[in-house]
Amino acid sequence: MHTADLFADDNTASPLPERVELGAQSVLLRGFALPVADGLLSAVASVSAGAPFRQMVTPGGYTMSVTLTNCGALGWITDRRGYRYARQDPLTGAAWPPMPDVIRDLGRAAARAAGFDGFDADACLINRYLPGTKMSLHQDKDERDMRQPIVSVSLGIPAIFQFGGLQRSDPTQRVPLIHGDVVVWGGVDRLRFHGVLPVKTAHHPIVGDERLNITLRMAG
Ligand code: MD3
Ligand code: FE
Repeated sequence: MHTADLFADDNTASPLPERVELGAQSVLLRGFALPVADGLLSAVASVSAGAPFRQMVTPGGYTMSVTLTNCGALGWITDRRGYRYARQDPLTGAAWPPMPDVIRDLGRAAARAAGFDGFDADACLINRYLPGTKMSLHQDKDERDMRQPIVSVSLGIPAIFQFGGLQRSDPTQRVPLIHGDVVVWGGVDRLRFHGVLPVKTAHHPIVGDERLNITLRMAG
């Protein structure tokens, strides 16, 4: 195929990933993860074999509805003492499983596609959403260098993502995210409030009746 065909109007045979600008420095790369989706699912299975999905408790004493695990040098955790990154899984005291290359490489490629060169994640949080599970509006501010973006990968059943502003009370936009979508959030959007509405019951032919979100960060 001629290169120009990739940019033709009728490119249904090999579509370029659609880019949706969500903010000045945030972009949704629709389907960006599809070519490696199976590899990502195997990677999640191998990570969760070593560090199982579990619920965690917020500093305020609420049990989060999502279950989560981590891979890479640092893992995001929460308990009554606070939110933080930790080198060890509190369940076992062991280091988190290493970050599979397929995850790390996808993060780098997505960040680059969004204009953030040199992204090399040291923290990978994997959230699992069963039907009814949600994530309340919050900011991500436990990372050391806020100049680094965050990359998030959606797999499985759809979810509606809420993207707000810098104040909790700011209006939110609702962004439907589906299997294979990747979002890169950075720069002026890095501290915007965000959340996930309760996930509706649905079935995904490969993943089953759940949503997985892989969030990549340079945390340390
Ligand atoms: C927007 N998880 O774990 S990351 C989280 O679907 C979290 O599980 C979401 O929010 C999920 O903290 C997806 C989406 C995200 C992450 C960081 C952001 C959106 C962001 C930072 C600024 C603005
Ligand atoms: Fe978040």
